[in-house]
Amino acid sequence: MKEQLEALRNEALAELAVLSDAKQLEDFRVRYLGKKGSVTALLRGMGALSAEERPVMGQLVNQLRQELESALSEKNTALQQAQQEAQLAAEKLDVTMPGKKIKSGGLHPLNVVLDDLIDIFQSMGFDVVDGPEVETDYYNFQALNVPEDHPARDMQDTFYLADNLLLRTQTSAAQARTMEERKPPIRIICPGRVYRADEVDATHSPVFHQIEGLVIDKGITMCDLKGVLEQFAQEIYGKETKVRFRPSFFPFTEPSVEVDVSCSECGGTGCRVCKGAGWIEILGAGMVHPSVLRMGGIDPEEYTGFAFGIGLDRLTTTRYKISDIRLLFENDQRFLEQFDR
Ligand code: 2NL
Repeated sequence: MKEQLEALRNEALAELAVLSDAKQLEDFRVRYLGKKGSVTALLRGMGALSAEERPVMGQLVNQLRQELESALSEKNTALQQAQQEAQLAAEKLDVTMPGKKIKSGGLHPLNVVLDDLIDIFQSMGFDVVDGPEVETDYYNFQALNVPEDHPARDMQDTFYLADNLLLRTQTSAAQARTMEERKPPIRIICPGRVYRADEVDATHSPVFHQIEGLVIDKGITMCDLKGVLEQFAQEIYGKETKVRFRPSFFPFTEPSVEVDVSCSECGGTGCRVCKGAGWIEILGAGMVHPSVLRMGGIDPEEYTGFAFGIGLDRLTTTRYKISDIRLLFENDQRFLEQFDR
């Protein structure tokens, strides 16, 4: 029986040495040390031994049992350690490796400038309003006092979609709607796309962008217009910028003005940028025509207002020294990437 025991020990230890996972270890435990295991079977077989032999053998079997149990437990610990080491090695992160740059989009230059303008006007209490790009003849022309025979109404200048439906030629259409919807005081800006059937060249595109402003309240005068535009010009071009009004004409304002700012390049002495004039035209404006107020449901005897229209595209091309307006609409990545921020 001693030889049997010795053979079992050798077999078990040899087997244990090559086991490689937790499931195999559990199988091993059941096979040798479980209720029906080989070591347990040895203990059972001791009934056949003499009274002198029994305690001696019992001790040997128990010794074997303890030996196998501690070998199993050691193996188990070793396996777990090996497994953890393998996992750590697999998950190792080299923090000294160079990072992979993630390509992210940026703002279109028009939106960079637009965001600046919105910030400036919002800080002066203006709301941002938008409206449909497909407009009716009424809101685009009639409500703005543009007469039937005005050249802007010609098919050559305006994209008509149907008899009374067109692509808006100015964002004033959205302002005409706002006059009907709100009561004064009104202080809004309307940025957006507008359309004209222009010949395309470096400074003309059939789709371009405007930001128009409208202020209506009791006692609004040309001084308010000048104050707001001066503040705007100084925030865009710098504190020392001056503003100058020249008489002009628009059907929807009376009086109407064209507004120049002192050239930010030369400070007004004349240079290449301002073509020697010292001034650069940036927008058109005026006091809202009484007929326009009346059509918007506002009594011109009680209220007055001013309005202005800024061309966003030209503001953007001059700020970034972009030579051709068409670049703003082609979405060439090589162009757009230069404005990522
Ligand atoms: C320009 C001129 C202008 C307006 C737009 C306006 C709007 C309403 C009433 C009266 Cl609802 N006027 N808008 C007024 C004057 C000039 O735009 O040259 N824009 C680029």
